[in-house]
Amino acid sequence: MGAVLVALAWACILGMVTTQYDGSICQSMDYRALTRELQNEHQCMILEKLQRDFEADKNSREGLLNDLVRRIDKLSKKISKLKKSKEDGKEKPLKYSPALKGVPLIRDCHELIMNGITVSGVYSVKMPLGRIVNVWCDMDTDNGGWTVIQRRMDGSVNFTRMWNDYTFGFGNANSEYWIGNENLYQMTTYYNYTMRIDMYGWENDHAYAEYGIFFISSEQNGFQLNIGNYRGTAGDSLNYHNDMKFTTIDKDNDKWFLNCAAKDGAGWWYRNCGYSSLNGLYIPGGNKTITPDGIIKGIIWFHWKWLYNYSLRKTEIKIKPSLAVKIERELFTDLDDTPSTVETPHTEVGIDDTEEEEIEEETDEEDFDEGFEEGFEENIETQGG
Ligand SMILES: [Ca+2]
Repeated sequence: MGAVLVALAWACILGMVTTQYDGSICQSMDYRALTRELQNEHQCMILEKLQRDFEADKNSREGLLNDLVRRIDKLSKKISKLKKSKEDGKEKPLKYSPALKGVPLIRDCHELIMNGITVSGVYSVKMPLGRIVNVWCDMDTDNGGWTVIQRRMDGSVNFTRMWNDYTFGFGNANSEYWIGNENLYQMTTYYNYTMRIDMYGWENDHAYAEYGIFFISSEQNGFQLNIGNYRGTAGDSLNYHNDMKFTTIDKDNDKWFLNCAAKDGAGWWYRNCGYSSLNGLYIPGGNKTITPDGIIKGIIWFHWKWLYNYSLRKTEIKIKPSLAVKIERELFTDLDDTPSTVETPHTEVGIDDTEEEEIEEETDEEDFDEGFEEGFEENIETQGG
């Protein structure tokens, strides 16, 4: 009798453990205690399964919700961080960053923005063949990441320069400068770039011209200009100059019977002579001077205002990898600008345009002058931040 009681007690304990383990109502002692008419094991198990499914579904929904909340929290933190860094940037504009700790030497300003640097300023970039050049990085215009290759803003730098100066660059990245045709050649040869020209008038007005294709040839080929795929608001005043070699006051590569660079006091891809001359003389107030023999001087982009006697207040020529521009265009819809439909007439005011144009077929050679490195070192010193 005693043994039977002990066995029954063990059975009860085991039953409770089982009930606690799987939480099954159908297996519980309470259910088993019901009369046969009330016990329907099959229905009970179906109900239990439904309950289990419901719990599992609830848990997975809760997990998803928690995950969403975490992501939203992370995003809002990121946004407030970005806002703060933008406000900080406005208060203290970064003028020069000689060494970017933790960031390797970058090839252009787009690579810099990819490394999380989003403040416009002067940075050092490394040319494909190893030169270090100080440039202004425009991190504000059109999603940022633009490497400025030319800037005019106050007339503080003399742009009436010889071939060598235009080859290796001159000026100051904080104010006015020309990056140098050799640097431009290397950059645009190694990577596909889009060029953008921002121009500002004296009435606080602004326009831009963009070329989806932009590269220049080697010095051996006169740093010949190659542009295409225009879009913008300023009109196309560079198409006429396409395929032209660079001309300076001491190297006449233009099609005019005299030297266009000497006429304008600048270096540019002149033809005969042309519709644009962004390295022309800086003229405060914007009224270009016209000498008695009809020579016009100034910073010119004819198709913006259709005026030959208007000299721009400020210009910036900048480049960015074409692939980056393309991807950004696909991500962000352009709302503010539409491609211009203005056609460029191929006539020039005041200058005879009768010469036949010769398209020269030359091959780009990727050889570089031995004296190149020396010239660059000097140039870096003169450019200093
Ligand atoms: Ca000439």
